[in-house]
Amino acid sequence: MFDSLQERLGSVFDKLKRRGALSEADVTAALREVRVALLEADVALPVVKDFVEKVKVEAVGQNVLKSVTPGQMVIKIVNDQLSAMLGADHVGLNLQVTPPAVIMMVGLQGSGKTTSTAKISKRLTEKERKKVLMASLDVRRPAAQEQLRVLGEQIAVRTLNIVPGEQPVAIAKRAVQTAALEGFDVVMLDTAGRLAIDEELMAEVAAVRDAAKPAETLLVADAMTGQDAVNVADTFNQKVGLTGIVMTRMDGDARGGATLSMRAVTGCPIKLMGVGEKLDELEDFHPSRVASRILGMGDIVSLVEKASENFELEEAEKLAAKIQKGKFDLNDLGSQLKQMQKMGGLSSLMNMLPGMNAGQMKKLKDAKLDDSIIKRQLAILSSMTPLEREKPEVIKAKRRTRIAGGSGTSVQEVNKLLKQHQEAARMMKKVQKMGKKGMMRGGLQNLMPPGMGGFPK
Ligand SMILES: Nc1nc2c(ncn2[C@@H]2O[C@H](COP(=O)(O)OP(=O)(O)OP(=O)(O)O)[C@@H](O)[C@H]2O)c(=O)[nH]1
Ligand SMILES: [Mg+2]
Repeated sequence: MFDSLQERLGSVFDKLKRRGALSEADVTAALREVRVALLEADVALPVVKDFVEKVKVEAVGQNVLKSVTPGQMVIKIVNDQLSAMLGADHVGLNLQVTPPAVIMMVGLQGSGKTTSTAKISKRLTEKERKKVLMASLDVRRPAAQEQLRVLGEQIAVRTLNIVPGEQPVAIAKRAVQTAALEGFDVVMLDTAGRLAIDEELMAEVAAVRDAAKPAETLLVADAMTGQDAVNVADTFNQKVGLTGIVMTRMDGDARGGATLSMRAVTGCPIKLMGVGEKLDELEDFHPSRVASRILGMGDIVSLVEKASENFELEEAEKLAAKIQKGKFDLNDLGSQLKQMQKMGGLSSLMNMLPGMNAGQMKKLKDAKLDDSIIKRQLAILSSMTPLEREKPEVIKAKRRTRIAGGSGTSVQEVNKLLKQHQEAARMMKKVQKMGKKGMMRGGLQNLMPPGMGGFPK
């Protein structure tokens, strides 16, 4: 997410941080670089101007230059302004209407409407226990209705039966009627996309809106498409009225311009973001967390949330019990590594970790550090005997050579893993008194392979 912008801003801030005192000229120069970085990321010019101006005013107002850590202060101000630009607080879906609540999905062709329709439906069904009915109003693209039906089967969400030849407004009406009769809480309307905005499309969407009276009209926009996406959003908002935006393909290495300008230009909140093709790859859009990620400050809140979703309670309890006894052996390390693998591995966690500067990030990327490290470490662990895993202290030189051979790794890698385990065990003792969450956090940090840069402890 926002890789190149993150790198650019990171190097600007690394320079600032390294200096003790800052002159006004230093700050001005840094802001000039921030401005260029944002423009290169394809953020709309008026938005960039406004942003830089606000940061400047804040920096002067807060007496940054006289503070003890001026560099950090500037970064904090940029962070706050970035977050404000993205919308400050998270805005969720508003379904507080007499049911059924209708959610209409609109947007250009291929932006991810149908996928997002299924993702939102899955989430409302599973997390909020809503009864959801999905209907496809896409009568133009052959098989579009069939596509939604198949997705519905995958996620066990009902789709409105398909009546060949029926037109969008009629389908919308039938969907709402069916939902009202059969006690559905939510109706998802997936509309047809177009290559570019045209009057006919707008008229059709407006007619559906008038017939279905949606509680939410969500524009689905592809984060990879730059400023065009913002213009599209603006037009949709003026002609149809939007209540929110779903940014898709946030998993790609988009420059970020569309996402960053969206709120400022349209005034519409980004409510959700798609972070992959899979149907559970949908996240709430939290402006402050996204801002922190862009600035490489890490997104610990999301990380912990992700961890607690994936870290099975039973495993956590087993581990907690062991730690209570002051024990953390290599079996435990193995089970933590497996949990990490489940969470999407290192690459997906990377962006959320704080304390990495631009240089470290780049080095990691260049080194193509990927989840194969976890795989290799698990291979090392499985080449050990049960005794070795329980009592790592018995693993002397000879055994290390055997383990390296057995796992297809090197003695050096085995040594690293053992050292990592020692550090984790030491840390585990320290956090013994903290709650489960604290334990996990401490544990996770210690699981990072050695040489990946220091994480704050
Ligand atoms: N990587 C990634 N791919 C996505 C995401 N959302 C959707 N896609 C992919 O984008 C492609 C198009 O998605 P659709 O949901 O069919 O798009 P659409 O807007 O319904 O397209 P039309 O109905 O033809 O206008 C599919 O291959 C999806 O898997 C996302 O968040 N990340
Ligand atoms: Mg579609």
